[in-house]
This record gives sequence, structure tokens and C-alpha cells, in this order.
Amino acid sequence: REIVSPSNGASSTSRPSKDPSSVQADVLQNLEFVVGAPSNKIPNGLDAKSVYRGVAASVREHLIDAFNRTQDYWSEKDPKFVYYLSAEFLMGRSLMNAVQNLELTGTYSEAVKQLGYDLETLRDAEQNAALGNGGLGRLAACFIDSMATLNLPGWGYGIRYKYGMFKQAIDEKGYQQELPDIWLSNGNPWEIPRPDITFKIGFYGSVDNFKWSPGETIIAKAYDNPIPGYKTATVGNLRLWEALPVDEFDLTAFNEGKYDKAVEQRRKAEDISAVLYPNDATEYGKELRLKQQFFFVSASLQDALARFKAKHSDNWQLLPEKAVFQMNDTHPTIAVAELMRLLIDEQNLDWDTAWGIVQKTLAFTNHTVMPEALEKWPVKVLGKLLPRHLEIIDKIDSIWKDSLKEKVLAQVEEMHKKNPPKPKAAKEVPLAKKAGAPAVPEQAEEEEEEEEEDPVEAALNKYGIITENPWEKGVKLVNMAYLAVVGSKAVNGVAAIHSDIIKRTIFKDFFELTPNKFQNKTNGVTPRRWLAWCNPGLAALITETLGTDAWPNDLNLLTGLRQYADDKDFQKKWRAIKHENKARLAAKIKERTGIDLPTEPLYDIQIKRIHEYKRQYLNILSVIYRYHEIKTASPEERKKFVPRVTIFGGKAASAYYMAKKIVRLINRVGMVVNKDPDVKDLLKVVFVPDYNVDWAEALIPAAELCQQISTAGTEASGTSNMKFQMNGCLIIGTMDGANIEIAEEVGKENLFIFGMDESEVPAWREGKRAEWKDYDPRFVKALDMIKDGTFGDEEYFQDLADSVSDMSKSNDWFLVAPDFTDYMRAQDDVDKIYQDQDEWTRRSILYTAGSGFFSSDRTIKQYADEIWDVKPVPVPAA
Ligand code: CJB
Repeated sequence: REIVSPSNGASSTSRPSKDPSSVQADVLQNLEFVVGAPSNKIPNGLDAKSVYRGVAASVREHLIDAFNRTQDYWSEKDPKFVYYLSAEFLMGRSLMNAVQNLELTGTYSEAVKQLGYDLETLRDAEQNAALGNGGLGRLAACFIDSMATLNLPGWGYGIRYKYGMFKQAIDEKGYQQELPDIWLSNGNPWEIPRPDITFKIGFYGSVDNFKWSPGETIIAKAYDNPIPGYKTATVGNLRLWEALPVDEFDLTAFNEGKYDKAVEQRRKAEDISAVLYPNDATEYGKELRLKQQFFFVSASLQDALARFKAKHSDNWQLLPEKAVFQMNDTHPTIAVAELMRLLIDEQNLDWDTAWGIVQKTLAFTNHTVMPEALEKWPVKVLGKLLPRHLEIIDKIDSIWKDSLKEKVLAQVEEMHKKNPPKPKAAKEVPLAKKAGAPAVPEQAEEEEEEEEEDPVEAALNKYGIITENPWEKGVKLVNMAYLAVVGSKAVNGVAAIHSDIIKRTIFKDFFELTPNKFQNKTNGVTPRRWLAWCNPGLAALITETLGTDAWPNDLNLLTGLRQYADDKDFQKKWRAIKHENKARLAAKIKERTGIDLPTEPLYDIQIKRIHEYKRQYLNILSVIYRYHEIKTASPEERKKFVPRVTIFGGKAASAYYMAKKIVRLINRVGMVVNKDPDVKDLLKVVFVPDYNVDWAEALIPAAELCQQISTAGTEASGTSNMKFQMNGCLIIGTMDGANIEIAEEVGKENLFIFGMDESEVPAWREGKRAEWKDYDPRFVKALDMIKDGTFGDEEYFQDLADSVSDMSKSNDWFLVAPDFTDYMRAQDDVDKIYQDQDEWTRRSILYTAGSGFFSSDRTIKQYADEIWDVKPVPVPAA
């Protein structure tokens, strides 16, 4: 594999240094004048939340200063910009990340200490910005971190949701409860409201002679969130939009005493940026969701075009040299139609010119092949909300299909040559067609139509952006992924296997037409947040061992650790750090859940959204069997068990029936196992409630084994696998997503790989399963324990058990049963290797050493070079 070195070339800080006493004075000032704390209470009579706000306000000053310099410099240089359009940005907390990226950790720690606080405590006073569901949203956050670090002129664009990802509580029965995430309740010191930057966004209404008169108009207001790069003076921007009414208040209604009506417009507008839809990789299909998507896309495009126009007036041909918009999954793909509309209707370009520009300015990333995540909007819904856009999409669709006619015709003729169509039998003229006969019964006409379907039309339909819903006759859908593919200059998947699968499956016909459009960009994660900042012990050891602190900007330097993999002294230090991290995690778990955890066992962690395809179920079934084995073991046999702490974390979409059952099952198993005196310290099962970025930062450094066990072919990439790898955590997993590339970097023999691979899955689903009766007796036992009430609620869990064992009711689509045996074999290997701590540690070191490729700096550099054509513009140090 060719490794690109993404280093930004900086070897030391490009930031002004600060001394603790001036920072201290600054914090005190901010406590008084920004937080408004009474002076007699400063600094020692305040709660952590207030002090946090004072410290954050002080850090913000540094950010804003560098932010303004960056943005001014970029504006003056006028380079090409990338705009990352994403409905989700899962940022997590900002205080420590900002302090660390600004290289002010020592200064702030000292200053805060002198005031009688410690930075760690203040850190916990910050709310998590959870404006995303899972992998896709966190990826966007890692990407903007890398863009800033690599000095790439670019902004993220998204929605400033008032309520982020719901808070998850687990009730006493183990059931998931969803509570609102009121993340702005303590203010948000990291944003800069821009009341002067607003755009009008239209909805509904009618189109007359290509002119759209919206029936409803709202305002998008900008909030800028400075994104500090590391070891650079660059501070990038995440611009989020808030929806507001055009008129605050309906005065007439107010004066008439209709108070509710007076504020109705405000509420309706504000609804648009109110909540993040909590569905991960599942389509929602609600009009409000499309409204959200159009809202932020339109505001972002209008904003970027206004900036372009201010510099280049009407020279629109230049747009592709100055701007590129990356569409993060299907959520922002209405951009294809909106950019067309803005160019044609607002800037008066002709269709062909506009379309040429669009196809050079947009790019599209696909993140999943799960059919339920590929958004398709009913024509009715889209046409009502965005009538002009439907018209444009319709025209794109016809021109596109027309352009394929010749090709398709040739294909059909070729096919007919090989396979001549059977001559049609002469048909008797139906009664209904005879003169004077009564009207044709509908049924007869339909049959006739089907028979006479033009083969060219039929072949063209597979390319159709607007097609009939196969499940609902007469209902037409707009396939947003197809619209994006046709309207983009590049389409990419997010790991090698995934990019390959999309070419063979969901975009096969498109790939055959334009193979060069399709690319791979294997995901990555920022090594700052996910190694350097979250695992300070390991970071210090790495710096000391490599003799340089340059690795967070040039992660391939980690290969220098390989030579120490067998070094016993080094292994000892490595293990001690892991042990410290486990102890820290155990303390956090104790504080949050009351569960006491020993720190000697193997820490085995699965954290991700709860999904059938991610197979938390497979994991918990193996845990159940382990529990059974421990309980029935003789005293002699007990000694052979490798003690384990199994930890789960993740949220289930509120309407996802099976996922919620899985959450409950894991919790019920934990409740039974953790208090069973027969088990003692051999097994603990923990479900961490409200898993989020903050939890991940504590869990990942402490993990020794992580579960990446999706059904092969379903997990596009996975990104937690990369974070765990960086932190020296071994992987038990399938040959799926980026696991495959991790295995290439680390050596497949060092992972615990099991299960079917992607090529075997279709045959299994299509037929083999039907003949299969070889249920592993351990699998049967684990299911029996669920069904016999060992964990209570047996009726509630019945259909969960059936879903993988009763083929008359369900079909085990995600292959839990057939993969179980090999999974157990891999688990046995885990236990065996863990008993050899030197070998385990050797592997652990090799994981970290081989993680350089998975820095998001590498990913972003590839996007910049191979799709965006955006060049670094480093900002001169102040
Ligand atoms: N993904 O998080 C989401 N949400 C979606 O709606 C679709 C996909 C995930 O994106 C990650 C980033 O590319 C992938 O690593 C992950 O496999 C995929 O499920």
C-alpha cells in the first residue's frame, strides 16, 4: 500500500505563547464580565459549570483571534474551497480539544490550578455537542479537524440542532428510555452567532413558467464554530444554520388577542432546526426531514455562491475552480437540484451551462448499502415542498435517460441477437376493444400494458432517478442516491471493500457507464482526539520512544514502534499504561452505574449504534453461553477461565423494535450475571448508559479487545475499529469494512478473524440457509436460557430468540446462527492468547504501530488531491 505522508510540515508551534499568569487574569476577567459572576465569589465561590464558562470564554479569545486571521488570509488569497455538506457533525466536547490543539494545555492547567480548580473537573462540566447519530457524524467531525490541521481552505456546513442526539437512560427493567438532549442549556461558548449572515429559504408554493413563488419563507441564520488545527496557525470553520421566522411576530393577530397565532410562524420555522432525527442508517421519509435537508443545503449554497460572486461577479464558469461541495451521504443531495436552481433561476444561466458547472462542483460519498438508508422521496412529498426542484429533477432525469437511449438500444439489440424474443401469439381482440363495447375493465388494460412494455424503456428505467415504487403501484419516488451520482464529478465509498461493493450492487449500472467517476476513500479518524488527547499515558510513551512529538501530524511515524514489539521492558511499560486506563474507566463506570469492576480481567468492548447488522446479539449470546459454562464448571475447571469484563454501549433508534430488545437483553444479562455469586470476578457484563463521544474517549484507551463483528458486506467501514487499533486494542471481527485494511496493516494473523466473508453471504441468504439445521448446541443452549426466563421477560424476548432460530418466522438475515460456531472458536483463541501476556502485548504494539494509515489526515489528503483539487494555504504565524 502506498502511504501518503500527510504531514502539514510544521515541526513546532505556530501559535503565540502565553504565560499562566496572563491566562489567569484573562479567566478572571471573563468570569466577571462574560459569565457575570459576582466579584465576591470569584474565584472560589463558584460551581464548576460557571468556572468552565469563564475558562471556555478565555480559550475562545485565542480561537477567534486565529480564526479571523485564517479567514481573512484565505479570503485575500482566494484559493479553491471545499464545503463539506453534512446533516450531522458529532463534535463531542470542545474545551480540552481546543486547549490541546492550541498547545495551551500546560498554561491553562497551571492557571486553573492557581485559581483552585483542575482542568479535568472543568472538562466534565461541558455538555457534549451530539449533533450526529454515529459513525457518519463523527467522521465529519474528524474530517474538519484534519482539514484545519492540513491548512486546507474549507468549511463544514450543517444544522445547529437545538436538541441533539437523545439522552439514553436505562430503567430498572433494563429498558431504554429516551430523554431530550438540552445541550445548549449552559450556553455554547464555542460558537459565534452571525445575526448579519442570513438567507431566505422558500418552501411550498407554485411554479409558473419556471418561476417559483414559495408559499412559505423562513430565515437561515449562521453560527460559526472555529475548528483549530494542530501545530498550525489555521483555524477552520464549521458553519451551522438555525431556522428563524421572517417575521418574529404577527402583530395583527396579537392585537386581536390571538396570542397563539401571533407566534405560530416562529414555532413553525424553529421546528426545522429543532431536532436531530435519531435514526442511524434508516430512512425516515418525513416531510420535516426533507425540509431540514433543503434548509441547510440551500443556505450553504447561497452563502458560498454569494462569497464567490463578491469576488468573481458573474464569471460562473470559474465556480468549479473555486468551490467544491462534498455531499456526506444522501442527506444533502437535494444540492444537485438547488445548485441548478440557483444558477438558472437566480443567476440566469442556461440549462447546459449550469449543468456543466454542477457536474464539476459536486461530489458524493456513499456510507452504506443498507437499502433502508438510501433515501427515496415520494414525488408527491418532494413536489409539494419543493415544486421547482421537482421540475428540475424531472428534467435532469429525462435528459439523462435520453442521453442513454442509443446505448441502451444497442444493448437491447445485442441481447435480442443472442436471445431472440419469442414471437407474440396473435391475440383475440378483447371484447372491450370491439366497437360499441362497454368501457375497458381496468384489469384487462393493465395486463395489456405490462405485456407491451417497450424493452428500451424497461432497460432505461434502471437508470431512472424518478421511478415507480416497486412496493406500491403508481407511487413514484425520487432516488436521491441516483440523483447524486448523475450530478457529481466523483462518487466514493468509505473503505476498499465497500467501494467495491457499491460498484457491483447499488450503482452497478452507473459504474458501467462512468467507471472513472467511482473512487474509494477509506475512512480515517483524527489521531489528536483519538490517541494523543484521550490516551495521554500512551502518547507520552510513544513520544519518548520515537524521540519526537511529530507523530500526531504524521501518523506513519508510528511504524517506528514495530521494532519494540518484542522488547520485554517496553511491553511492560505498554501494559502498565493500559492498566491505568482500565482503572480510570472502572472508576468512571462505578460513578455512573454503581458497578464495581476488577481491573485484572480482559476488557472486551463493543460500542456502536445498536443494529441487527452490527450483531451485538451475537456477542451477548456468546456471553450468555460463557455464563452458563462458568456456572456449571467444577472448581478445577473454573481455574481455566480467563476473567472478562464485557462492556456494551450504544443507542437504539427509538422506533427500532429489535434493537430495543437487544438493549434490554444485554441489560438483563448484566443484572443477573453481575450479582451471581457463582461467577464472582470471572465475568461482568456492563451496559454503559448514554454512550457518546465522551464515553468513547474513556472506553477506547482502556479496551483490550473490541468487537467489530458485523455480517460481512454490511458495515461500510466502521471507524471505532480504527480508534481502538490506534490505542493498541485487539480486534475480534469479520472480514468486513475497514477491518480488512486493518488486517493488511497489522497482519491478519494478529486479529481474531471469524465468520463468512462477503462472497459467501448471498448464497447463504438465497438458498443454503433453507437446508441448514446444524445449530451449534452452545447456540441452542444460550437461546434456551433466554427463553426459559433465566434473565426474566421470556415472553418479551421470544421474538428476538425466534429471529435467529425459527425460519418460519424470520430468516436470520444477518447470519447470527451460522457465524456463531466460528465466533466461539475465535473467542477461544482470544482467551488462549490473553493468557500469554507477552504475545498479547506484542500484538497490541503492532496494532498501534500499524495505525498510521487510518489517520483522517491521510483520508483528507486523498480527498483533497483526488476529488477536490484543493491545495493547502498555510496561514502565516502571528
Ligand atoms: N453510517 O453512521 C452512519 N449513518 C448512516 O446513515 C450511514 C452510514 C456509517 O458511516 C460511517 C462513516 O463512513 C461508516 O464507518 C459506517 O460503516 C457506516 O455505518
